[in-house]
This record gives sequence, C-alpha cells and structure tokens, in this order.
Amino acid sequence: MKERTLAILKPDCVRKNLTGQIIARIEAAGFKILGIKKVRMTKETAGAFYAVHKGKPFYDGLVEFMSSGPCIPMALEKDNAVVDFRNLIGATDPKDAAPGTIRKDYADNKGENIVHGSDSPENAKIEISFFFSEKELLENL
Ligand code: IDP
Ligand code: MG
Repeated sequence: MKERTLAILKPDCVRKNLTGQIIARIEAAGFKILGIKKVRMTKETAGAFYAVHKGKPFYDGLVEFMSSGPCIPMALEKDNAVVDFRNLIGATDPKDAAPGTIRKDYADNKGENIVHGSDSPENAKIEISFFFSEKELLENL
C-alpha cells in the first residue's frame, strides 16, 4: 500500500553539497518526491519538530545543529515508505548503520547524520504537515 514519509536532508548534507547524490539514491530506491523545499529552521521550529526528544542529553545540540543552516524537507511516497526509508538511511549512528545505507556512506557521527526519516506512518503525517500543506504535495503524473 502506498504510504508517505517525511525525509529531511539535514544541514550537514546541504553544507557538503551532497543533496543531489542523496536525492538520486532516494529516487533510485523507488521513492516519489511529492513535495520538496529548502528552509532554514529557527531554534524554535527545530525544537518543536524534535519536541519528542526534549529533556534528552542530545536535545540542545540537535536543535543547535538543525538550525545551523538550511535543510531540505521532502514528502516522499512509496509502498511501505516509512520502513523502507528507514532501511535506506540506516541506523542513527553511522558506526551501527548497515553497509550500503546512506548514513553509513555519508554521515560523520550520530548527531550529524545527513538525513531524517519518520519513524511511523502516524508521525509521518504529523511531520509532513509540519512543512507542507496538502496542496504542495503533487503526484508525478
Ligand atoms: P533517528 O533520526 O534515527 O530517528 P532519533 O533517536 O529519533 O534518531 O534521534 C533524532 C536525531 O537526534 C538523530 O537523527 C540525531 O541527529 C540526533 N541524536 C540522537 N541520538 C543522539 C546521540 O546519542 N548523540 C547525538 N545526537 C543524537
Ligand atoms: Mg527519530
């Protein structure tokens, strides 16, 4: 069944000029891009996006990093998009990520790990609506 997920090419990905390479891998894996934009999150918006992690030791650093430069949120669609995208990007820490995954190949460390992916279809809906209105989501037809 077709499903949606939210990806974010994080500020490290943008700074390293890797956006094209990462998007090529995402498209090659069968994901359709329904929506894409470049945004600079403030500390407030980054803090709200990652509110579920508030209070964790890495939260302040995460908010700092995600607001340190522009990022590229994308609404993606594919059968089993949420799980398949998590498998494509690999574990949070590139040291633990499987060979051939995006984080294994490109991420520097557990914090600066190139890309975000939603962890459930429910959260994907919430996260997509954080960045996109329904009319900004377009099928490739
Ligand atoms: P995920 O991105 O693989 O879903 P989460 O546990 O949801 O991982 O954490 C959100 C983001 O917070 C991670 O992608 C990473 O950027 C950062 N993060 C998570 N755990 C740590 C940590 O132990 N040290 C530094 N940064 C972390
Ligand atoms: Mg997560």
